Amino acid sequence: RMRESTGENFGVNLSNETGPVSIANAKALLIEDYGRVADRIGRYLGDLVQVDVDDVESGEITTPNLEKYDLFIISLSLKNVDGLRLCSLLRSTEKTRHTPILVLVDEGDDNQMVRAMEIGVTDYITRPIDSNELVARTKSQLRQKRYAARLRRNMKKSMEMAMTDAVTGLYNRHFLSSHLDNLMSPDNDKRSNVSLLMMDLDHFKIINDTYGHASGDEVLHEFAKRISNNIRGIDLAARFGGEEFVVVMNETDLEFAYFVAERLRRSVAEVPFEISGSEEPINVTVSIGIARTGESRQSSTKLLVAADEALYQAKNGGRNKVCT
Ligand code: GH3
Ligand code: MG
Ligand code: MG
Ligand code: MG
Repeated sequence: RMRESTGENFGVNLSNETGPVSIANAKALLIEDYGRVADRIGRYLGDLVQVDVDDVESGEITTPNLEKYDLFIISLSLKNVDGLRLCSLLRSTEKTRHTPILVLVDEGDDNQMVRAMEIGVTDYITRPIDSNELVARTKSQLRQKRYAARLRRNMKKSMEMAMTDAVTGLYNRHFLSSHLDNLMSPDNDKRSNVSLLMMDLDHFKIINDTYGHASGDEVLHEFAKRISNNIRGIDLAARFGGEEFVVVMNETDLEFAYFVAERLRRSVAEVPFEISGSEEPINVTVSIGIARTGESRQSSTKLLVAADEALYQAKNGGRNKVCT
């Protein structure tokens, strides 16, 4: 789950959806067992929305894929079924939880209308049905549904943007810090067995100077991909700074962390990077420092400092190296 938002974000449009919402191609499911009323409603709404009808003959809604509907219109005077029970079922089912429900209430039956509202029905129309009112309320429900869905999408995107790095698609430093703090909590009895890889691309300044900053960004993106390809789903990869990256490996001893780091180092050094801004593939190497929490480093800072010291050794030892 952790790596879902890593990887392929390069160049993706990250901006929120704005402007008026569209109610084009909307679908409504009408639950009505009186055929003539169903036909009439279908005609009233025909220009606005595709109306499917379920006459709940069997006593249940038998229409498949209820999640594809933007609106349910439900009669509360069905012969074999309690319409309110259907409403409450749709409200408590995950895939229809957010779909608006418009109920058709008998004239003068305020009690029915109040109970419907308590269940979470979003709007109602009193019989005899007025076509203008039906169209207006349907339009309003569809618009609100599409708008609420867009808010949820935008919110999700904002949350993703707040925790990821746009160039590489990896988690950002901010998210890394809170992840490490969570791991170092005294409540985590596995916190003495966390390994951390601190990585820094070698002579990255030369790559920038030779091929340009945009190519440098592409190298960073490709490097992020190679990290993702070499770690497990449970590991967390983050961009720590410019050309510095971190991998956090929970419940991992030094031996396995070293194995992963060495495999990653080789996968970088042995396969030159194909970059759109450069004819020839670019040779890239990385230096990696590893630290494990153990008994003495059970804080994010201590772990990061120890990994950074190991990285310094790798640099000093000639680069393209893994040190612990
Ligand atoms: P060393 O092997 O000692 O790490 O050498 P280095 O050249 O990699 O180290 P140095 O820290 O001197 O240079 C890092 C360079 O990374 C300098 C900076 O311009 C570049 N850089 C930092 N962030 C970005 C970025 O987001 N995109 C690109 N293209 N370059 C970046
Ligand atoms: Mg029938
Ligand atoms: Mg650096
Ligand atoms: Mg560097």
